Amino acid sequence: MIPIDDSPIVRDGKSLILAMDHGLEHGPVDFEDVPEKLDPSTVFETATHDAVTAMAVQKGVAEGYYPSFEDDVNLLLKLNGTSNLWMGEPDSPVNCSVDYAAELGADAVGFTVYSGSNNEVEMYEEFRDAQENAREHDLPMVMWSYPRGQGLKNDTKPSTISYATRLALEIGADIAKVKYPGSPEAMEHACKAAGDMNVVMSGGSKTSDYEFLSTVEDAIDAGCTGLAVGRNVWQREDPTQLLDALERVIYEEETADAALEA
Ligand code: FBP
Repeated sequence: MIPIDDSPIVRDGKSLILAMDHGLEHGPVDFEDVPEKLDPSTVFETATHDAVTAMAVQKGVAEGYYPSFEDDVNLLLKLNGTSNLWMGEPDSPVNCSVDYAAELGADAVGFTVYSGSNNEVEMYEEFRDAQENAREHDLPMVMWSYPRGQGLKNDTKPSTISYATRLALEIGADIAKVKYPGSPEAMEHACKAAGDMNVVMSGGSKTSDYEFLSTVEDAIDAGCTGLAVGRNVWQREDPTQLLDALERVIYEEETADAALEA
């Protein structure tokens, strides 16, 4: 872990990462209800909101669309990713080098690790190479820390999520992105397990404004330093309205009720 408070992807110690790598991870199905969002420019436009500290995308999308937004959006380049067509044990092939991410103008890099998968050994070795290379470029490493595999029946149980944050600290992440473990107490323990490393909550599938903001409020109260979210923002008809509310909950530490009333 390196100090990242001065990184552009951190604002007042917090981060709101807008993720849009779903076209690879899930396929175009995630855009069915919002077909206009198939055009990556529309989501980059959303990421120009002040609340968003970085946009997480894959290499091809960065190559094609980031140049038009580089003055207004910070880039978090995902270095690996897998399609939903893969039927084997969880794995996430590396498709971009840190050097190339830096060339594309990345402010940070992102890497998925499925601890517990039969592919853990190779994934840890690939993470090591990326993490050490990221240090050479002074790029924070955001780890999608997702324990997953045939031995893990429930990937959001409290002990799994606190293991996910702790192992991210141990292997050199700067921010761990983890799923919500179901209660504020469990999230608090997961944040404590990470020591001084930043922990952000993963968004998940779309829920109501209130439900989503309340979970974010709980996560911030529990010690999370923000959010890495995709569908809950860009699948909405008016993402800006939700980002206004998220700005209040994350940076001003207001309640979900207060943020929605504003
Ligand atoms: P969401 O907020 O839409 O869940 O996006 C966060 C994210 O980590 C994306 O970066 C990624 O595409 C997706 O979730 C992967 O989720 P899963 O592996 O659970 O299908």
